[in-house]
Amino acid sequence: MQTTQVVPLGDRPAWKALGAHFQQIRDKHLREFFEEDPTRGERLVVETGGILLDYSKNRINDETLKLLVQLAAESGLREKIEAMFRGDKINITENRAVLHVALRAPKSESIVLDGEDVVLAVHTVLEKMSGFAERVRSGEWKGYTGKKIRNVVNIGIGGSDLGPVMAYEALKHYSQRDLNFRFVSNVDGSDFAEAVQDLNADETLFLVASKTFTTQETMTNAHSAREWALAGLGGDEKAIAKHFVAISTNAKEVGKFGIDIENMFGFWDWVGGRYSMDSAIGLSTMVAIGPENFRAMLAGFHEMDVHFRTTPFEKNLPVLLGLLTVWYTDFFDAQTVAILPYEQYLKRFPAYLQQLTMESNGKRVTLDGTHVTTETGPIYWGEPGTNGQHSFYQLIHQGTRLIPCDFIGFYKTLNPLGRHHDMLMANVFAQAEALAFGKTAEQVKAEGTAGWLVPHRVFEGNRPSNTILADCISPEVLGKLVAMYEHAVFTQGAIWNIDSFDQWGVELGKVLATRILGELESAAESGGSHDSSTNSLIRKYRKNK
Ligand code: G6Q
Repeated sequence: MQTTQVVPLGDRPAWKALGAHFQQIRDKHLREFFEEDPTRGERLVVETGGILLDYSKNRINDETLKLLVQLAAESGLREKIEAMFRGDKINITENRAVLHVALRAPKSESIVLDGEDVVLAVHTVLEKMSGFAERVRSGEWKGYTGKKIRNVVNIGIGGSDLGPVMAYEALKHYSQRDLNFRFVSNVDGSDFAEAVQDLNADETLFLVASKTFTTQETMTNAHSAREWALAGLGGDEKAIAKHFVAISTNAKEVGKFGIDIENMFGFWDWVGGRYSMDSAIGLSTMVAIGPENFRAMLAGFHEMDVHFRTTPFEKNLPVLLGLLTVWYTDFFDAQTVAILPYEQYLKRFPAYLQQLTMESNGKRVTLDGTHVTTETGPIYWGEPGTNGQHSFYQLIHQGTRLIPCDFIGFYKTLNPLGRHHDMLMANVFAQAEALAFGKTAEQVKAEGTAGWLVPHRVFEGNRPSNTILADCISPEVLGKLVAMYEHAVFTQGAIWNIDSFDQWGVELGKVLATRILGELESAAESGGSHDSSTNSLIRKYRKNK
């Protein structure tokens, strides 16, 4: 077990200093911060590879930043970053390396893990994926009856679904439009039924994406897909090879399913599910946008990796993002972070980040197994703007909770249409401004508002946000944005000294349902081996199903 030894969080000098410092500035208003330093909006900004982070509308001053950066150093962040990039087995509870950074390392680099150059292995799979993607895109890959493939259905769940769906939606503009893409994840049969209801089996290709190839939902959907395809193709088992490919680390199970190993795209146990959209799990993305665009996305990821690894913490975009989250979570008791992309193509980005952040840092023990002494991973949530403005923003503006927000906007749109983009971006800037500065009772009165109405129309302000800007949504920019959040999550995990790369809570869910399924399906009435509530619910279901 190789881990960086650090002193407990509460004993780190910077942590103690932050506690005292928090008492001094906890009530200070962003209005005052900006009045004291008119250059703040230009100073508290970092930019790398065209991604700009304006973090000036946060409840911090130079002292806060100094202490947060010191905390990162005292938490061994630098050493932990190196350990990850080197391939140390930092996922200690699964005894695994954490090398998603190798998935986007250029061919010229080499990372040796257990005697194997994993970068070489990555590029071998990328080549195989590219050849396959080209054949499907060009129409060279034919279905069993000789027809071109028109529909690509990705079957996967969790990390084998959320990244592919998010990336497909984000990069739809770059996709080959004569191919239809569908994503099936839920074991609820309606998901599969709706995904294929208007498709013909002879033009449909299934990508079965599962690291383990044993996940109940995915295997159930894959078997239903197999039956559906065989029914539509005359029942010849040989048809399977033309209509199913697998993305997995488990060749044995893939073979058992009947998929030709030639049509399997591999990855490795050092790629966590939620960190896998840039591995073979991204095959649907590559078929959609083409190998060249996929490589541009990988280059974007890599550029952010290099920035994270080499830039001093005070100028390091993911480190700053991560530290600010620790600041609000542990000192201001903020429970959530809102992700607010002002870009319709990023409509699945908040859902994607929910898994990345909450599965990674939803942990309550440190690496040495002792209970943490602070709150850890906050709840991430969000919706694209401006839609969210017409629903939940009310609570962010005038509710009782502190909700730090990440606004994500772009200088350019891929679909210029009259004044739409200026209007969209005016809303980003206006929301961040209103949240920070609010509207005082004096301002409300000066507008002629009746006295009794004034409290209702006052906005306290002092609600923090980051504004993240980039040129326009593109494969490269998407890679940078995802890597930025991956490394912000890493930074938080390093401060809390937790294992951000296991997911025992998810594993539990995989086991629990199996036992009850037997009771739901068996002919004999269950003896009632559960608590009275579960027993009674099972009885009700059996009676009414
Ligand atoms: C991700 C999680 C989880 C996983 C799914 C699917 O980090 O481990 O979301 O991706 O449970 O697992 P398989 O890819 O093995 O089917």
